[in-house]
Amino acid sequence: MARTALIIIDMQRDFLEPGGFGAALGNDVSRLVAAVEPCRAILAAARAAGLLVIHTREGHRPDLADAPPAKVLRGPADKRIGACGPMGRILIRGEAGHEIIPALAPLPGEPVIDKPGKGAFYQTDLELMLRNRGIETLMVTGVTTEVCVHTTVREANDRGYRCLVLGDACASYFPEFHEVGLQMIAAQGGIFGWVSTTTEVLAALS
Ligand code: TIU
Repeated sequence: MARTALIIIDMQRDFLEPGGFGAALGNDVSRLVAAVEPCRAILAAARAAGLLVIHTREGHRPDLADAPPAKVLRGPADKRIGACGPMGRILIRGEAGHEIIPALAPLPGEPVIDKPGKGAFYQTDLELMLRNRGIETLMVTGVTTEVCVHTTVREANDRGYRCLVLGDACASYFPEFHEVGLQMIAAQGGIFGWVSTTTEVLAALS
């Protein structure tokens, strides 16, 4: 367990709360709320077991210098990254919507990775941090299953990390994508990793 870390992907107000970026795009954010309690439970257990806990947030600098135009220039102008939404500028660091939801707020000392992409390894110091701590296995939770969770697991797999995805602690705006996303991870003998449940992992940690 000393070589295992919990990584909680993008449980941000912009994705989970009404009035955020996810909702502005027309998504049913209530689907993501299902992952909050499982994330809270595994977070508490990981802290109690002394595991390294890492939080990630997707977002950009206020001047958008780290936001590729191809990512920004999508959809209507009032719903783009950097536009003003009800919880501040959409996906901009420092804005209310960019914060992690209060139920899963990081504790002092828990690394928060601010990432400009979908994957948590791209243009971040995550890999260096994991290597310095001797981490070999990642327990992965968060949102959304087929976007930032999947991208991070694929990046981690190529870098040699074992990934255990806690299916009930992940969620998607699209239930079918969630289901098939989990199947894609575990297919072919674990092509990208393995899939478990919070209940099973809590039992193993206790
Ligand atoms: N964190 C994450 O998954 N970012 C997204 O943009 N996800 C969507 O599903 N849109």
